[in-house]
Amino acid sequence: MASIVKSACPLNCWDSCGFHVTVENDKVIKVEGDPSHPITKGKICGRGRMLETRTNSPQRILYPLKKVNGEFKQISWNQALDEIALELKEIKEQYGSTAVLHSHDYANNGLLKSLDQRFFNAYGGVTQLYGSLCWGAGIEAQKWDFGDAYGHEPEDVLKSKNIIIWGRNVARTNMHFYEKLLEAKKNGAKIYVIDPLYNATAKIADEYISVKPGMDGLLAAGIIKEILHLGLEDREFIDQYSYGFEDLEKLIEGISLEKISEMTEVSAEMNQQLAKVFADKPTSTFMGLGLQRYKNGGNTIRMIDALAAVSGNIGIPGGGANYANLQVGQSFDIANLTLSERRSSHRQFSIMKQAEEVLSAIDPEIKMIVVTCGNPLTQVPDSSIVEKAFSSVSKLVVIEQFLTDTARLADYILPTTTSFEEEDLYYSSMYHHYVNYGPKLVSAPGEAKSDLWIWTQLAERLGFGEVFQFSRDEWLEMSLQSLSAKGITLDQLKENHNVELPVKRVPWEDFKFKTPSGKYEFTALNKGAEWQLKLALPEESKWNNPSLAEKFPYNLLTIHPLRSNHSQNYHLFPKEPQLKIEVAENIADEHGLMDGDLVRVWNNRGEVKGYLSILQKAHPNTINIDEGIWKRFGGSVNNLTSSGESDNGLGSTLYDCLVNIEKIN
Ligand SMILES: Nc1nc2c(c(=O)[nH]1)N[C@H]1C(S)=C(S)[C@@H](COP(=O)(O)OP(=O)(O)OC[C@H]3O[C@@H](n4cnc5c(=O)[nH]c(N)nc54)[C@H](O)[C@@H]3O)O[C@H]1N2
Ligand SMILES: Nc1nc2c(c(=O)[nH]1)N[C@H]1C(S)=C(S)[C@@H](COP(=O)(O)OP(=O)(O)OC[C@H]3O[C@@H](n4cnc5c(=O)[nH]c(N)nc54)[C@H](O)[C@@H]3O)O[C@H]1N2
Ligand code: SF4
Ligand SMILES: [Mo]
Repeated sequence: MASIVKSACPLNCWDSCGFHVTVENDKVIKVEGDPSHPITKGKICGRGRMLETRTNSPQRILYPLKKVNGEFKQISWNQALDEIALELKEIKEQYGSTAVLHSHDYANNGLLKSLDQRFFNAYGGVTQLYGSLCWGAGIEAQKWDFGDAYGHEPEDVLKSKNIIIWGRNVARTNMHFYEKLLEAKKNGAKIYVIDPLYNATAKIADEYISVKPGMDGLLAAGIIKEILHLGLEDREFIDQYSYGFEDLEKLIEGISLEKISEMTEVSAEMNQQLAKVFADKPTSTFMGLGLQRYKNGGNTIRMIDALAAVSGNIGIPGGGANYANLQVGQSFDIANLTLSERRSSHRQFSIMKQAEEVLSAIDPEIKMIVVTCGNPLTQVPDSSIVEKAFSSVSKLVVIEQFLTDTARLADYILPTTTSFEEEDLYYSSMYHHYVNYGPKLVSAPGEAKSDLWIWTQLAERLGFGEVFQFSRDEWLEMSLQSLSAKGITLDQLKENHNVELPVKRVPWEDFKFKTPSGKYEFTALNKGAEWQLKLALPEESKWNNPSLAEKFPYNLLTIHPLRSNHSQNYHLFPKEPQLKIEVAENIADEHGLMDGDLVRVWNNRGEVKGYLSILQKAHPNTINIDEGIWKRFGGSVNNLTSSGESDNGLGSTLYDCLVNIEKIN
C-alpha cells in the first residue's frame, strides 16, 4: 500500500523545501511539497520532483567499479575498500597524508555529509580546498563590512517599501522568495530588478535596470554619490555606527556620474531615481550570487553593502543587504562532527585553482584525489586543465550516484545512496532559517551505500574505526548539542519534520557589528591598504584588458539552469539535452544569426558548440549559456571560464569571461 511520508529536499538551493514523498513497496513513487512546511508551503520545483527519477533511474551506479585496462569492471565492496585503504596507507607512509586531495562541493545539504572531513582529519589531514565557486567573494565581503553574512527572515520583506533584486534570478533559483515578491507587490511595494538579463523576475518588476556585467559596484558607487549630492544619507547611522566613511567619500569623489553612466551603461537619470528609492526607507536589497562571480566580486558586494548602509537601510525591518544567512549553519555544532583537532598535517588549495595546484604540487605531489558531492570536470572552471589534472594522479576515487564526466575518469567509483535512502537533517544558509528532517524512506538499489558507511568501512581498515562508532541518532545529536540546550532536539525534529532555528530575524538591529571596530566598516579596520574598498572593474574587460576585449568582444554568463541543479539532472531528461547559446539581439544582428543556428563560442581557453537563441532585452554584447551540461551533451561551459580568484581571494570569476561567436555549418 502506498503511504505519504514527510521528507526534505537535499539539493544545494536557496529554498530548502519540505517534501511529501509517496512510497510504495520500498519504492519512491512521487515527490511533492509538504503543505504544512512554514516557508515552502507545499510548493516545490521540478528539480525536487525529479528526485524521484534520480532515485529510480536505471542509470544509477549499483556496484563498486574499478577501471582495468581502460574499462570499468564490477568488483566487490571488500576488494574496493581493501585496495583503497591500502593505497591510502602506503601514500601516507611514503609521501605524507597531504599527498591526498579531497575535492568536493556541496551537492547535498545533509548535515552528516560533513563527516567526510572527519575521515580525512582522522587519517592525518589531507590537502583540502578553500574558497567557494559559489558565493565566496560575497561572504568574505560581508564579513569585512558587518562581521558576518546575515539575512533578514523571509517574512520581513513584506515590511519593505522598495525591494531591489540585484543579480538574483529569483523566479528560477529561489521560487519561494518569488512568491513573497508577488505578495509584497500586491501590498504596494515597488520592485526593482538590476540584471544584465531580462529574466522572469524582471517581468514582475516596476522597473528593470539593465547593467553591463560586472559593473554593479560602480553603479552602487554612483547611487551613493547621488544620495550624498541630494543630502539623503542617514547621518545618524554614519556618525554613530560606522567606521571609515570619509574613505568612501574620497573614493567616489574621484569619478563623475557621467563616467559611471558611460561605463555601467545605466543612464544617469536611472542612477538619480535609484538614489531616491534607497532613501525612501525601508528599502531591502537582495543580492544574488551571479553578481559576485567576477574578479571584482568582493568590491561589488562591499559597495552595495555600503549603499545600504549610507542610505540607513541596515538593521531596520524591511531593509537589509541580504546576501546569505550564515546564522542558519552556525546554529549547528559541525565542529563536533569534523574533528579537525585530529589532523597533524594540512595543506590548502584554492577550489578555483585546484587543477593547476594539482599539476604543480610538490612536497608532496598529489597521488590520490577523492571526490565527494561534486562533479569538478563539469563544474570547476577551465575544464581542459581540470581534466588534465584529474587524469594525472595515480588514483582517482569518485563517490557518486551516476557516471558523470568526473566519474568517467575515475580509477574507482563507489556507488552511493540518494537522500531518500538515508536519514539526515537538511538546511540551507542562503534564505530561510528552518531545519528539515529527512528520514530513510527506501532501501538503496544494488549495492549502493551511504557516504557515511563508506567512511566507516575505510576508517576500520585504516585503524581509526573508533572515531566512526556512532549511530545516526548519535551523530545527529552531536550536531544538535547547542540547540538541544535551547530546547531543539532530534526527537522534536523527527516528530515535526521542521523546526525554526533561534536566529535573529532582523540582523544588526542593535547596530552592534561583529567587525573589529564593532561598527559597520566602510574601511576594513584590520586590513591593509591594498584590501580597501575600490572602484574595481572586471578582469576580462576593455578597461583591464583592451587587447583581449578586442579579440573577444562579448561577456559570457553561465547562469544556473532552470530544470537542473547544476549538472545533476540533464542525463535524466526524457529528451537528450542540447547546448543552448543565448545571445543579446545586437550580437545576432552583427553576425546575421537566427534562432536555431549552430554556433561556436570560443576564447583562449576553449570552445563549445550549440544552438542559438536570441534573448529579448538582454544587455548588449551579452551571451548566456546555462551551466551544468555534461561533456557528452555538448558541455561543459567551463571549457571557457577562468579559474581566476576574486579580489578577496575566496570567490570564483566564473562570469568574468570574454568570448567570441561564429556561425558554423
Ligand atoms: N533552478 C536552479 N536553481 C538553483 C540552482 C540551480 O542549479 N538551478 N543552484 C542553486 C545554487 S548552488 C545557487 S549558488 C543559487 C544561485 O542563485 P542566483 O544567484 O539567483 O543564480 P545564478 O545563476 O548564480 O546568478 C544568476 C543571476 O545573476 C545575474 N548576473 C550575472 N552577472 C551579473 C552582473 O554582473 N550583474 C548583475 N546585476 N547581475 C548579474 C544573471 O543574469 C542571473 O539573473 O541558485 C540555487 N538554485
Ligand atoms: N560555469 C559555471 N560553473 C559553475 C557555476 C556557474 O554558475 N557557472 N556555479 C557554481 C556553483 S554556485 C556551484 S554551488 C557548483 C556546484 O558544483 P557541484 O556541487 O559539483 O555540482 P552538482 O552537479 O550539484 O553535484 C555534483 C555531483 O554530486 C553528486 N551527489 C549528489 N548527492 C550526493 C551525495 O549525497 N554523495 C555524493 N558522494 N555525491 C552526491 C551528484 O550526483 C553530482 O554528480 O558549481 C559551480 N560551477
Ligand atoms: S531544488 Fe530548491 S526549490 Fe526545488 S524542491 Fe529543492 S529546495 Fe525546493
Ligand atoms: Mo551554488
